[in-house]
Amino acid sequence: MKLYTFFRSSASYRVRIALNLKGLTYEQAPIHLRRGGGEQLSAAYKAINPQALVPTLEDNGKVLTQSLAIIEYLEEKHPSPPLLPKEPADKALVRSMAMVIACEVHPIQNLRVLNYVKKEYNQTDEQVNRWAQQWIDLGLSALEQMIVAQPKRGKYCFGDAPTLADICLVPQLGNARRYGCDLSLYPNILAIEKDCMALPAFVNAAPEKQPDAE
Ligand SMILES: N[C@@H](CCC(=O)N[C@@H](CS)C(=O)NCC(=O)O)C(=O)O
Repeated sequence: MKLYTFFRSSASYRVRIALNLKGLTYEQAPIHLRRGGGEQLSAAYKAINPQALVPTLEDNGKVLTQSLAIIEYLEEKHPSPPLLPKEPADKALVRSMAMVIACEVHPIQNLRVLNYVKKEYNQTDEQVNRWAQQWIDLGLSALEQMIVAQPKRGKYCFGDAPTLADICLVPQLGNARRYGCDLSLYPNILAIEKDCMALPAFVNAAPEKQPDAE
């Protein structure tokens, strides 16, 4: 398998964690999101991923995009260890936690959105960071409440094994710190992050461990 990735990309980080949790080996094809205006915008990469976003996974000639779709593909092809609970309501809960991050928070603090806000509306770096903080805080505070309220509270977002929810949460916390969010407001999330970062699958997927890290 080949993963088109960028070390600091949180969506790529999600897929790296999932691959590691499942014990799958893969090669990395780094796509630098800033160099030369962004390698994701090259014609060669857009031919692979028309959205010009990372990650993309190639597996036996199949080209897969969108981190959640990629992770669900890995889950179906390599069910062990499971990244989703079996019971339908539990599965829906874990997916909903993942989607708080992947569908509501991450898309509106993504590089191209922040660049657009900055240039088109003539905003300073501080104002752009404030924009990112606003949406990250809204999502994390909802997720903190969801974690506390759910019936199977354990070490992770759901229960005592890492799931898709943790896979989305941990990379987002790196972005939250980068934009100056006050994470002390989310003690349950911070405790989950600590437990995740005790696992080699999370540690080895971290941005600073990647071959393209700067
Ligand atoms: N929903 C997509 C999001 C992918 C995405 O936004 N990737 C970012 C990096 S985390 C990217 O490639 N950004 C490039 C840009 O904004 O130009 C997924 O989950 O894969």
